[in-house]
Amino acid sequence: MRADMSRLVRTDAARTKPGIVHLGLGAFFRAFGAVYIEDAVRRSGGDWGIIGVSLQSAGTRDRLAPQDFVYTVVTQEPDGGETLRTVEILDSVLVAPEDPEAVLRQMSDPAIRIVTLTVTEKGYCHDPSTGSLNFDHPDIVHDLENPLPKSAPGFLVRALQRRRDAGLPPFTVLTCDNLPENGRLVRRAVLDLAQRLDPGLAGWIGTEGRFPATMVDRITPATKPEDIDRLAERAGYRDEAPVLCEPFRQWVVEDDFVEAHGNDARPDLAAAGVELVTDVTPYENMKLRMLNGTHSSLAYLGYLAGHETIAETVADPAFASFVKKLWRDEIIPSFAPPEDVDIDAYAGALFERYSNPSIRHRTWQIAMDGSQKLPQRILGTISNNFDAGRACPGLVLAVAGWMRYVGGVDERGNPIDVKDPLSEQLRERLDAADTPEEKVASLLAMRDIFSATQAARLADPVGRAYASLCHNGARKAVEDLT
Ligand code: CS2
Repeated sequence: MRADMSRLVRTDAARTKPGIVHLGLGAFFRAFGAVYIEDAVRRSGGDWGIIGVSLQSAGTRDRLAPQDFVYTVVTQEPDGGETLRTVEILDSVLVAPEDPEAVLRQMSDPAIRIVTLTVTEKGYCHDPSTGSLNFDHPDIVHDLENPLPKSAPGFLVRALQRRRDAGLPPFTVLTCDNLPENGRLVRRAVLDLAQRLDPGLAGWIGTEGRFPATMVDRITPATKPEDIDRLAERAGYRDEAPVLCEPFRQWVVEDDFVEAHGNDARPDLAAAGVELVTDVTPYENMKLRMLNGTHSSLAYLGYLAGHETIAETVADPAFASFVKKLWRDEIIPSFAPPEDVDIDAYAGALFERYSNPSIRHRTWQIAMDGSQKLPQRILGTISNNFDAGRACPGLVLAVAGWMRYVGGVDERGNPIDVKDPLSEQLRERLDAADTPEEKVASLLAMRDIFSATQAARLADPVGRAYASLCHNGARKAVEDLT
């Protein structure tokens, strides 16, 4: 760092007054929701500043606080060009474990009308195969016994309780995580928890609360130290917390916000390019299956084949044919796309997005938390194919790839740093089984990931695919398929 290099500074002295609390302040929301909300405020005004909350660590707050919570969004073009934009809509950041009371105070402030969330799949503390709240989750056990919560559902419920007690309307809960029917899922988690704590509260939330579903899309690779240095060179200021992303973005939101807030129920999202619809489900299905389903497939198999990023993976002709085959033969036939979308063009555009060489999106990053991602990204698609009597060898190979990956040793015998809330259990099961068939059977028996029907139908095909990965390696297995 050059000693004379200036820090990033806020230009908006008045700063937008807060109207939103955001739970789970990662790079994705800063490159996505915050940008849309800032655009909406620029075009149509409104007090929609954002108070960010980190539910785990203080890192983001510590990097942002010295620059007054202003940061740069770096959009990376395929030709290597970069567009810089500074975002000032973030008002401040709280770190929940340091001061959960401060978080609840903010969430129950009358000025707050929306709580947005990007807490990742595992942050809802639900059982991925059924969608109901997991009452054995340690954070939920904690939140049932303590008024100062740890989990996202816990913060939502306790803050809504304070608002009801104070005679205030609830806030709208706007989830921005890649989960099917994400609005319904978070509503269920909140109601399940509230029901145990205070059934009257559950009734009030059930009637007054609003949980619109959303489809969110922007590829946002993790920021690396060299990105920070490169930006400093280019911009002439030092930003310790920039976020990188692709040019593409799409946000589809169900227009169902808490009515009691009247005209102040939400920012003018349409002015910022958000698509407001009555039913997000077809968009969500399309995005989760077409994008996230192939992302995860490429991540496990690409990683095993030695590819570091998605762009590198799809630059390998075997994987390029593989992903196109997945879309054409296994994913597109499995669901009904939104009426206004040309699904082949959508697949073509996805391939272009994956191929953007400026986006260094690591296969390892996407491979994280597979136990929480597989059901909605891949397993539902496989079930629909099986129901229709269609084989889907590519997606089956992806499931087998995940099983190889969570075994923790790559094809060259090197350890894999497996990040997953169930990583220990997965590893133990694999280590305890002797043969490839037993390993596959032992993972398929995990009912929080696979339903009994899925497990029964997958045993043979995944067993064969797993054996082929062990014998031939991922690249050859992928090539053989296409
Ligand atoms: C990715 C997503 O990390 C992952 O699992 O599949 O974050 C993906 O980049 C976004 O959903 C794109 O919108």
